[in-house]
Amino acid sequence: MSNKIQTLSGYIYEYQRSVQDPEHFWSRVADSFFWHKRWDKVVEWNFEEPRVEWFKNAKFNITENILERHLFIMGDKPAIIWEPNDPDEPHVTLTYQQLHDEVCRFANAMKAQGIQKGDRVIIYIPMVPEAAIAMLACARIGAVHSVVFAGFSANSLSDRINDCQAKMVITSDGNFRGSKKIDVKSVVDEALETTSSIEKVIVLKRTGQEIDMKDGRDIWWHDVIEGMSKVNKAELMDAEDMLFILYTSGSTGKPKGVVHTCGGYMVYTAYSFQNVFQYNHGDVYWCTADVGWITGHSYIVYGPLLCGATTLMFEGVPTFPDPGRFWAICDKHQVNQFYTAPTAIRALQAYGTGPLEPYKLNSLRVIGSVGEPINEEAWHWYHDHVGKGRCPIVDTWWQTETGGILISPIAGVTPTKPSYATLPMPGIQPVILDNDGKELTGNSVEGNLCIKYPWPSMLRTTYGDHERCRQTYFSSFKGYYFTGDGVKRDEDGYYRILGRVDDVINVSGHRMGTAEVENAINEHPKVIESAVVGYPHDIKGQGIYAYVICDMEGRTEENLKAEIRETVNKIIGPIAKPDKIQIVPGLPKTRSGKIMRRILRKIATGETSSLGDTSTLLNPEVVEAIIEGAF
Ligand code: 6R9
Repeated sequence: MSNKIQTLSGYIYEYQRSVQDPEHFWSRVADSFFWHKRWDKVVEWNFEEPRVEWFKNAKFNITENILERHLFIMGDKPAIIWEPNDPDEPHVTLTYQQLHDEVCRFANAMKAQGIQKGDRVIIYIPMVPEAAIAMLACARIGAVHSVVFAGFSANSLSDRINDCQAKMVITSDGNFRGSKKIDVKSVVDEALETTSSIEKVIVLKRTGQEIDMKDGRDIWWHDVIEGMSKVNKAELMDAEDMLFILYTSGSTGKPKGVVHTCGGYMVYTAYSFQNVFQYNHGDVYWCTADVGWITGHSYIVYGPLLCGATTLMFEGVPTFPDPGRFWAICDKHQVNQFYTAPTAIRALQAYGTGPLEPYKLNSLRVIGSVGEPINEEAWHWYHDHVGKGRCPIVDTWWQTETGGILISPIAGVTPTKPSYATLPMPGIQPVILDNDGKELTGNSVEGNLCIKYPWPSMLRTTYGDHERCRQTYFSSFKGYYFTGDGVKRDEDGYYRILGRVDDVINVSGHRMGTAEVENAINEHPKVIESAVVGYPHDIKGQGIYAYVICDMEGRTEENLKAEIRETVNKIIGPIAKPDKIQIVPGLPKTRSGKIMRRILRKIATGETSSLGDTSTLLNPEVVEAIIEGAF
């Protein structure tokens, strides 16, 4: 692709052009892809309904742009390098040609199992190359994939299957994660007890553990591809056809199916990948995210592969077999761009610099951060000890809903500032609004982060519930997309993300709705009511603090807390387990019955001297009791 920004003045020029004439700007970027038929109109939109359409009536297939487009000159180039959990197990490299063949074989296999364009397919699989193969095979035949993080519980999985009425699940027998072997297939079996739409389950053999295979429903991956052709004619897709659904937490309990479409997502993920990370031909790029999150979709699979990059996938965890594993992998594969989350950086920082010492890390050129605000201390540690003071940090701000990175330095081009996401990407028009919706212009302002013009990879709807999409993102501030984040624009016009302003907690970069966790806690038969807030946590960024009203009969406090944690583990998964549980006599409520989370947040952070006005409470006395119990 030839849309690479290389200088600061080049960035400024591109940015200005993108704002002055977005249609011309994006059509020029889109021209570097392979389309069977060009679009009639670059963008049509209004944020009231909302309706957003990019490259309408263009016909193409995203996998032809990943596979066929690169085969001619780069067929032998590694597309995916897979590093297994156990460092003694050999790594696997798939060239673009091999990836093409595997995707086509699996696409043919899915078709043979009855999957057609538009069908929804759940991918519940660990970090193995087959995860990417399955995603691309769906895209190849026009099926809509929905990847569910393989750490989620049976209950979360069945909710997602039911919401999108999926026809197929692609999974594995188990998963290696650090020193543990984790059941995967048995979770699927349990989930399928409460769903009725799934016709077939394809199971990859990874751990070789004993599992049940249900006759007529479950088929092994290796059996299903047996004899399948490596030739597959890609389904012709409209730019606005659905590519995938990815579920994410919002401020209500029910997970939202964020919908992304084929054309705009392709153009934006490739454009942002190439520019933010300054990928050069021959580089090895590594993003440590899981494919179950948007970061894995856009910046392990689609963005890099659309650019013909070599993308590394890692099955394991940063601390296995020791806390030097990330650095061992960087040296082993001569990684040039490394992209991880602040929570991983802080966890490794806690081990000191000892684990880094055996490694050179001299191949690294760019290091990135995503998922949550990176605190200054972690930023400096990352910069000094991992980047050795010579690699620019790209602190990339974006969301499941934005599909790609919206605010970030362009590596080596944008001067960085610790804990600042810096400046918007070309095509992105951020604005800061106060709580009354008034735009705060100029610098040195702080408020709600909104975007005032569409960009190609933005969400189109929430699956099966367009009104929810409107309500959540387009109703708080009329005419704008509301991100749910607070932001500051400093005296240099640089953006610093301050965190969520809604009821979403960011635990280790994983979004969790407070209502989602509360609903899970409330499932425990002894729980009467609960309220959940986030509080600062040294490693996770935010921890989960749960205030719970319980019927204590026949239980000790310790037993009850352990049971509540287990309930949440079962309903959502281990990432949602509360870090702290406080049994309380009541919850502070307004006269209209709303829980005053503001007060609970202050108590959780120990800021009890600045609780603010409690006079509007129905039950101010309960606040005292909670404070006493907290310490
Ligand atoms: C990509 C991803 C989105 C929320 C987002 C914000 C937080 C992400 C950030 C960041 C500060 C960054 N967030 N990147 N906060 N600096 N560089 O993480 O998507 O899982 O949907 O989370 O994460 O609060 O609104 P998602």
